[in-house]
Amino acid sequence: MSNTIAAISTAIGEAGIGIVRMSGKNSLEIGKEVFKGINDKKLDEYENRKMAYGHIVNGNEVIDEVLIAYMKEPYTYTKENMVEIYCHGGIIAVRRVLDLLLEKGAMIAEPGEFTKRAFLNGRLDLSQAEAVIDMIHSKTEKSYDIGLSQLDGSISKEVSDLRNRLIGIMANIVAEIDFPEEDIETITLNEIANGLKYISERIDHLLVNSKRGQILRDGINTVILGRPNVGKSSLLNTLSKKNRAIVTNIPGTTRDIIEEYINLDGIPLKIIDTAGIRETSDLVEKIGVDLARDAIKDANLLLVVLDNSESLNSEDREILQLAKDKNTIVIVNKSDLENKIDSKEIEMILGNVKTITTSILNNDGVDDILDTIKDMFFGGEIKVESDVYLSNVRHIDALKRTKKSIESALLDVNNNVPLDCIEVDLSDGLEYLGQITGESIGEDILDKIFSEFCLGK
Ligand SMILES: Nc1nc2c(ncn2[C@@H]2O[C@H](COP(=O)(O)OP(=O)(O)OP(=O)(O)O)[C@@H](O)[C@H]2O)c(=O)[nH]1
Ligand SMILES: [Mg+2]
Repeated sequence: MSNTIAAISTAIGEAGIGIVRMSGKNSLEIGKEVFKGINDKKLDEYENRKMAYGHIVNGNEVIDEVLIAYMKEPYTYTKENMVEIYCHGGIIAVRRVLDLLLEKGAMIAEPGEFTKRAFLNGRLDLSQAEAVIDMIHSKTEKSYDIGLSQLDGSISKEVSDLRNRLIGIMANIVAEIDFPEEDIETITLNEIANGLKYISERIDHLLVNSKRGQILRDGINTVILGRPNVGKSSLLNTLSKKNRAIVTNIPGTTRDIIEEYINLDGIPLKIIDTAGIRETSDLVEKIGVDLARDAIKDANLLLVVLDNSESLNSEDREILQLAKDKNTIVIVNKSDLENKIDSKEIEMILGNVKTITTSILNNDGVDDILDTIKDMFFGGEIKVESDVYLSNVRHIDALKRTKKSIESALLDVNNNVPLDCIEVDLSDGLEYLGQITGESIGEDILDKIFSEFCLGK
């Protein structure tokens, strides 16, 4: 971290301005060398954190007309000296300015390196740094809000509270192990059990919430299934309001997986259209059918489409079987045609499943599908700010491990197992909790996390 890094922080493309930034010990020195203000004023003659107007120069050559600001450590994003240069947008100006900084001794920053420094210098914990990635990547308002609340420390506060409680319990256990004869006030087994139970319940609550959190962040993975020609691609097109998939009256039209995102009240709904499932000797279609079956595995929601104008056949039945024990909505389509489906037959396979009748051709019933999805996943409105939503798989996984350790310790307490055995589980739990905020984390994992960032962040 001793070197000074620089990168273009704005997206590369035609735009009004582009920002190049620099962080590290020599930022100000390099800034002084390349910036010339009005009347040859040097960068450090301007006030800290104030914008200055002038030119980026390489000796006598003018590179660009810019605004610039330097910010002295430690009150910066990275807690290091930083310089930000606001030059003209487009690909040439920012590139020229960056090249000059590199020529004067800055190193090109790795993706996420500014934020990594912010983490290593203690300005953000790891959960907050990861929230920054999520915010940059988020596609809807709700996923952005979750990132924002995590950046504000919603996870950090929760984890630090759980850690403190755990450390408190452990300190008492260690005292008891180390000084068994001394007459110090130690907690009873009962108190240990109660403390651990509280932690375990709190974790349960976080894990329940995390299901929502993950959906808010990654969206609802929705797969449209059905035999050929029932109207799957028509459904995708209607929901996404695009002519995304080819629709014809020839069974077997769709052969590939087609994906679209729609925004359902701020929640990303990823919709996957698949090939109609049937036995087929056509090689390409067969591969499509296999992909359709595969897509079921990662789905949060299945939309099984049936054709109302034909009675259920063995293919329909097989597809309904695939939807057993899954979050499913059955869509009985083509209601503009004569009804030949007996809903009892659907019930026989899927029980009390949500069924919606539609005529996609006439745009009938499509809104019901969206309302049903909202109800199914959120049962009304979602308020991100009023609770903690973990959304990152890494955090959720660490929390699940913490929970296992705590449960195992609780079992030991109830079985009167010696205190030092309990202590081992608890320190495992502490370690897992620390992985969320980064207190206990390996270099390799850190590298992997920050490599997912964009350049210049
Ligand atoms: N009458 C009627 N026809 C519809 C309706 N929805 C779709 N269709 C027609 O049904 C035919 C098949 O529609 P697609 O959307 O291509 O069906 P699919 O399920 O994607 O078919 P494959 O890709 O072959 O599996 C087309 O001719 C559509 O215009 C509807 O509600 N009513
Ligand atoms: Mg299709």
